[in-house]
Amino acid sequence: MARRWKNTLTHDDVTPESVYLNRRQIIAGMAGLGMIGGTNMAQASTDLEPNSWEDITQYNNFYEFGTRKEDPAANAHQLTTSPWSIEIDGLVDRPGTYDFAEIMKAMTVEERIYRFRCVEAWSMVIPWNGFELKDLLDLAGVQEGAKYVAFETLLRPEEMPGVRFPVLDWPYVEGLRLDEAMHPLTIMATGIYGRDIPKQNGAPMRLVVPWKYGFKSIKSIVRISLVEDEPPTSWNKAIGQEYGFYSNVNPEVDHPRWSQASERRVGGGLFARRIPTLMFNGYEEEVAPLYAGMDLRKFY
Ligand SMILES: Nc1nc2c(c(=O)[nH]1)N[C@H]1C(S)=C(S)[C@@H](COP(=O)(O)O)O[C@H]1N2
Ligand SMILES: [Mo]
Repeated sequence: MARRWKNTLTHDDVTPESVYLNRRQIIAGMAGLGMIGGTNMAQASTDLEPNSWEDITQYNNFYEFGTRKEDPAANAHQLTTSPWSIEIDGLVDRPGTYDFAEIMKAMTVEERIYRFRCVEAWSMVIPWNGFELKDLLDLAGVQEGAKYVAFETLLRPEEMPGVRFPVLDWPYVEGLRLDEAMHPLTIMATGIYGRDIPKQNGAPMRLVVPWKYGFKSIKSIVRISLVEDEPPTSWNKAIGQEYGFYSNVNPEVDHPRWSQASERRVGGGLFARRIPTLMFNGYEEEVAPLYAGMDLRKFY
């Protein structure tokens, strides 16, 4: 409880990184005084240097705003994110429309620095703010019989220039097995560097599943359904031989068109180089038990 902190910093006159570094020094000081615990955070976070605000917000995938990496930053300002509500339905005790502002009041926002690995073999390290997906699912009350969680992105053509093109079958949909969704590493991100999450990154709320390829982290969510059967996912529907339901980061299972054994950290400048990709993106200790006994070549 005490390890958590609210996302309240809004200094416009300093860079997000400097606000953030300052914030981290304060937190480090508190930890030194024994004011915060941090078992969960220590487990989740990484000591790797986070990418810059620029890298994280200017190099994106959000096909509703175009397929080029710079399109989301150029076009996502058109998206209206307030008011925002999400429908939680299916096998839950309290189905209904949940207002985003109300959800935020009920949730405890914390910071997690996660590795992020896109299937295209680039990666970043991102300081997210958000809450555990489990806390939101508990709010709705998951019923016995629910085995999967299905997610859906907003589809609003007048604000999303990219959906004119049938690159994907809109709306963007994704899914997780219930135990993956309830895992403490799975979060709903609502901020980056202590600021509200930018629209190109999936405002006001997007999923982050750090041991899976980036496309599982569905943005700007408007619907969450608890279901019995494995739900369809956008990339699997589009190119099923290349994108499976699980999509766990796995250096031993290559994408049919390229190796997944190494990755390029975005923004490294002079130090940019390919680095070996880690099993489950470095979260093997935490998540390998979820897949015990499964053939990860078959369930890719
Ligand atoms: N709705 C929606 N969610 C999406 C995507 C998308 O096109 N639409 N792209 C996915 C892919 S392929 C990646 S790599 C990540 C990129 O997240 P980022 O831009 O915040 O780095 O978002 C994922 N979530
Ligand atoms: Mo991706």
